[in-house]
Amino acid sequence: MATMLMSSSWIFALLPSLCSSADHDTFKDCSRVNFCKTLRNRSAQDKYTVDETGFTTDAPNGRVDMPLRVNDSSAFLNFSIFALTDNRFRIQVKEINSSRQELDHVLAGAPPVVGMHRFDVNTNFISISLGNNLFIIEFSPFTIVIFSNDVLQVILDGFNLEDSLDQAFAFAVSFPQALQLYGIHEHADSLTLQTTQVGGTDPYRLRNLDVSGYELNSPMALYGAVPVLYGHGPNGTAGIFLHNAAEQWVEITNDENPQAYIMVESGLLDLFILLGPTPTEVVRQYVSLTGTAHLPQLWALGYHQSRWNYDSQDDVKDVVANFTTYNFPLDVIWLDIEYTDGKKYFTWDSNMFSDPVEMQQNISATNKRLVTIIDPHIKVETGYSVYDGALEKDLFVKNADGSNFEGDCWPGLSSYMDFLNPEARDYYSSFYSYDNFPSTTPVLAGIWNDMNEPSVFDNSIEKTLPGDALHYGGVVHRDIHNIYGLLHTMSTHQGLMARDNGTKRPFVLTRSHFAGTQRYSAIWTGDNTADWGYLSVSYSQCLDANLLGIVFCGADIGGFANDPDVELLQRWYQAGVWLPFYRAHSTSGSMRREPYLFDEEVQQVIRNALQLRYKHLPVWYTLFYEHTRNKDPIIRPLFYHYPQDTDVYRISDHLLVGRDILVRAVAEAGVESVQVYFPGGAEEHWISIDNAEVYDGNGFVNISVTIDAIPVYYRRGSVIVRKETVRLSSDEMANDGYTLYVNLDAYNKATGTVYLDDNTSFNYVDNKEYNYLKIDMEGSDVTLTKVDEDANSNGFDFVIDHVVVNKVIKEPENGSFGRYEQKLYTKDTSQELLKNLKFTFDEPAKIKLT
Ligand code: MIG
Repeated sequence: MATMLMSSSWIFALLPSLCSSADHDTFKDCSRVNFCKTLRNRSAQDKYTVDETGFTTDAPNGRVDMPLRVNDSSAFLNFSIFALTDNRFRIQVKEINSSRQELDHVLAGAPPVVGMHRFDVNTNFISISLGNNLFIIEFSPFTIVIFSNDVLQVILDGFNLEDSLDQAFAFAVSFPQALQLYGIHEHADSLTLQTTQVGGTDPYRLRNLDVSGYELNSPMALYGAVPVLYGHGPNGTAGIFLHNAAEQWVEITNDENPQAYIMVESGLLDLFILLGPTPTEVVRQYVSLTGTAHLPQLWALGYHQSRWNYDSQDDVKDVVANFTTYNFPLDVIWLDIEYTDGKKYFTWDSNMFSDPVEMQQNISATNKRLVTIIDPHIKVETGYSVYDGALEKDLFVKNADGSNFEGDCWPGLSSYMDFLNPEARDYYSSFYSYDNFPSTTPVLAGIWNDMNEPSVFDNSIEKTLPGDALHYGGVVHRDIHNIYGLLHTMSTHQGLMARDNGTKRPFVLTRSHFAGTQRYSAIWTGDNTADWGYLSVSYSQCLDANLLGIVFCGADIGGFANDPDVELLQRWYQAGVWLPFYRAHSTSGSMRREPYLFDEEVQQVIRNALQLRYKHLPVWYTLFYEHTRNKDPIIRPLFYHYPQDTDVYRISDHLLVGRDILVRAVAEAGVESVQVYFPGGAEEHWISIDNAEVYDGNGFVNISVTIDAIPVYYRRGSVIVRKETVRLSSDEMANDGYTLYVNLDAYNKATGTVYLDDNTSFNYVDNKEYNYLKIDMEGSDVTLTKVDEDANSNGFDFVIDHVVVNKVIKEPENGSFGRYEQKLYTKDTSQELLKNLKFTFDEPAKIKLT
């Protein structure tokens, strides 16, 4: 009897930590959110008519306005349309005397308007032609249809601005050419959006919330919201961006006309329409509205080691020392909340971290860096200077009655900085200075902003600020909820800029995010779980973020909650190599899992993964630079480069790093082979980086795997630039030369790019101080050409130590793979050319391989 009692109580004690499941009592479904429930059941209505007599047109300056009414009532809405550059339109619908909150801080600048020179008014509709696009507004019912190149691409209808629901509104968008819909980050779901319907799956929700133990294949809201939706099919890609930061729910229908019905709690209906017509163009059209990420410092692309928590300065030093002893590269060690004095941010726990300066010196002695967490809630405590100052200057979010909001969080009772207030952003940012954040040095190289949905420990308000809380200027929280985290990171970014006098590119990692977050911060996917499905979904989540402009994305390697088995941990390290942000992290109470703690064979697998990451640092750095120029994602789903191939539309466990590296995560336990999809048709070839095999782009092939590696391929015709000698941090590799992996195509040609600069500053923007080269191989000649003639590349010599030429010697055919042969040219074996090669030239430089 006694034994039975004991064992059952054990089970109960263990249950909460063993299962990961979101709290459905706290986090509401649509039926418990009044505006969602009402609008969803009403579904798309066509109730408005354009009042043709009331136009005001300023078509040459890109704007047309028209009143909308219901039946014969007098007009009460105004519809505006703006024609923008690059195949884009913007529409706004609002009450004639609108009191709706217009969103600020999200767009990177004023969207450029173009004149509408072909604008025709007909009896039942008006039409606007712009380039190859024809934009038609039908009067009754009010509907918008858009053709691109004579193909119907987008239909907008079902507009419904509800008086009875305060400011709630809804509308529908369909993409008649699309086969799949993508976007509306962030959900732990497949890359393609799934059908939702009354009685079935809830609509996808966009409301930034702290959902610990989040579930897979779920439309529940997570930490971030990016209200961008793309419809893609073989006949084109189009998209929308709803510039609105209130709560949203999105019903998805996947029939012949894939459709989204978007329900919004408040704020302005301010919608950008992006007409592609390719995935590359639609992404660029969106990203030029909200901006690009600046280059990260090089170290941020290395490996990061985190845990909740490294408990003391000795613990930190010990972990760093073990990375060295066991020969694992590492760039950054992270400190979670326990380093602070009682969760008062910008302070240190004086017992466990009695000498933070010495600890930072120790970290930097082996060329590594530190990142610490700083959350947005401020402990209510007189004498805590951050609190006192904010109280005095009146910088906290308020209750509806005007008193300061106070809620429970890590420190106990807390108030929340009102980051909408520019003075609050300035004030908070000033605490990052070396003077105000005691015992910090430049070794504290970046900041982690967590809990910024914001999280409040009160289940009755879905663990966040109540909708009627008040911000600067009398703005109600509900109207801007989803940008709270964005504003937090703006302030942090500003603080790091000021701290280093603008000489260093800030590194910020944030959990809550919105459209435009890429300008300030990297993201990670929050509290995932040590389970295979979460390894898999990390590819979907970060691919989605990349399509929506937030390129610097990663997931906790190994899973945050629970303990991974060693197979899962190894597979996660291998998959994580190919996501832009590469950090291991784990929850408090989980088993320690630093890589040196495992058996030698396991260590070797993880070491190989880390080394593979460091060998490709030049690839990552070049792609991040190219993102600043062309707005392209760093990692890409297959359909991005193979938009015609309908078989790839739903694949999300593969990704392309740039254009030229194909990766297939192994997210299945105990497998000896996996299905790899090779895209591109018979002309495209994929060269294995682990053996001599070459595949043509004819679809799925069963590929054997061992625990040693996951399938990775270089595209034939590419030049991949690597650093072959891996050292213990990116700093230590900074002066090493490069190795070219030349993957000759059928005509003995290959091409690639490489980018070099000081790895740290904004001189690449301010003074064009960089070396950006195009590399062309033809026969045995390698030609290097400076892309921007006026760039100053002094000091950024491109030094080639080795050239590895991969040449196909047996073409793949009849469904069987081919083979390639590898030839290595080194400084020692290969004459004049490779001896001391430095390319800073103004003339294209040539080298001949013999
Ligand atoms: O509610 O700071 O997602 O990475 O370790 C937990 C402690 C608060 C949540 C973050 C997680 C971090 C943890 N934080």
